[in-house]
Amino acid sequence: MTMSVLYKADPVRGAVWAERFAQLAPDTPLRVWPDIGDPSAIRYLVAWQPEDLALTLPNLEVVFSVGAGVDQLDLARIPAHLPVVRMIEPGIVDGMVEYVTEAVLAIHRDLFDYALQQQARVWKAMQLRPAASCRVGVLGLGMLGTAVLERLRLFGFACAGWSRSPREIEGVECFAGDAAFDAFLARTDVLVCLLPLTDATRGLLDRRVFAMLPKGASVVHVGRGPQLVAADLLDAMDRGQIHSAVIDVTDPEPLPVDHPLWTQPRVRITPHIASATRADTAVDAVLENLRRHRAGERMIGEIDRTRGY
Ligand code: NDP
Ligand code: OXD
Repeated sequence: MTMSVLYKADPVRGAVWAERFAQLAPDTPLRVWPDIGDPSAIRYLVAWQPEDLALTLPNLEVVFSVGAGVDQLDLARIPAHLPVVRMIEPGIVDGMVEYVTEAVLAIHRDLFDYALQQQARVWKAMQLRPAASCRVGVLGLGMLGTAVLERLRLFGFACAGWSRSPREIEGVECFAGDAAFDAFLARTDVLVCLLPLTDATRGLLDRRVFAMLPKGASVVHVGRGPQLVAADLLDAMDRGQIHSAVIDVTDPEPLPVDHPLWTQPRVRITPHIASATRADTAVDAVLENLRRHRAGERMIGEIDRTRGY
């Protein structure tokens, strides 16, 4: 019997997925929802929010998230015997490295202040500081946090990162666990959030965290909107404790038009575009995982349901 893959996410990207599957794996047809064909032939589901389908497809074997994050999934509604695999592919990494590098450089080179000066037609140079004097700290040392730090290190920034379990990354001061959190914050001038959204990270970026950072620190938020307490950030900015913020993820999304984040002059907002799955490399990643699954090997990106990421 044919074993097919069902794709249920952005239909334009779905067409690219179908074309690449047809080229690289002609024996594994990819169907784009809602054209599901025979439900019993579907063994693999690739989706952003797959719950309803995961419950109804009788022979489903694996659920793949189209994104790196899995917080959008209601894991309780995905049958326990189905492995859930998040997207690990180089396109997402490249996009995130570009976005965070640009944000950190913009902060380090005072571009928020120069934008305000430009509005006031002020021509006034600020002192150039060496990158080594700017201490960048990344929350989350996974696929994305590690890649971002490896690039920032090349500019000479003083790099550190924080994770749950101890990590070692060349040229990066690594902190682990709650006990090391405050020391990590105290040495961080630019805080980058690249944590998954879990019960432990929801609301993490709050007034206590902002108060622990050195006065005048900045924030780059690219994790998930509910990790940030926006009112606390705005308050910390009003008091000068936080100087500037680059925010790609908000709660809710889209950010309501009357939300005060829009009008804070040192906040830059983008609509959750820091990175995105790239269709060609994502198909390659899924095909490799199909091969592994059929060979009885562990797939790359299988999540730990109890940890939530
Ligand atoms: P990974 O799962 O590879 O890494 C997660 C990291 O966070 C790990 O180092 C983990 O620690 C750490 N972590 C998790 N929980 C805690 C905690 N409670 N305390 C301390 N550290 C913790 O994730 P990725 O790097 O692939 O992605 C990170 C997130 O980025 C995604 O979950 C998603 O929310 C976001 N994202 C945003 C995008 C955007 O466009 N804005 C695009 C793609 C992803 P440990 O190493 O010990 O497990
Ligand atoms: C992701 C995202 O998780 O785009 O991949 O946020």
